[in-house]
Amino acid sequence: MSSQVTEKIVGSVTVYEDANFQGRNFTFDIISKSAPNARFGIFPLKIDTNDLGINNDSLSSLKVNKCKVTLFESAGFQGRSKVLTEDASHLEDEFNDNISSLIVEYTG
Ligand SMILES: [Ca+2]
Repeated sequence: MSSQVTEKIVGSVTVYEDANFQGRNFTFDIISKSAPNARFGIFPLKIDTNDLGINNDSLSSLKVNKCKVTLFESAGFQGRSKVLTEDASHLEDEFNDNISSLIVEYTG
């Protein structure tokens, strides 16, 4: 018998520069791996928007699939924050074009 590892996308978050899920974007897939006797964990992803190929202070919409996303107005997970657990087609004014870091957690 083979000991095949299976991978499955169990959740995802996509961030967009423009409202209504338009413009440059970046997707985080939450992948579970299973194998006989495997141990795995899903940890929060800590992300600086400068690392995404998306401009700092530019995010305007997000798609959220089985995740919790905490948005921060400053780098290093500082400043005012907002939690999303579902799609946001246009962030509120105080957070629109004002996000510098985020944390993604899988909720299942
Ligand atoms: Ca924008």
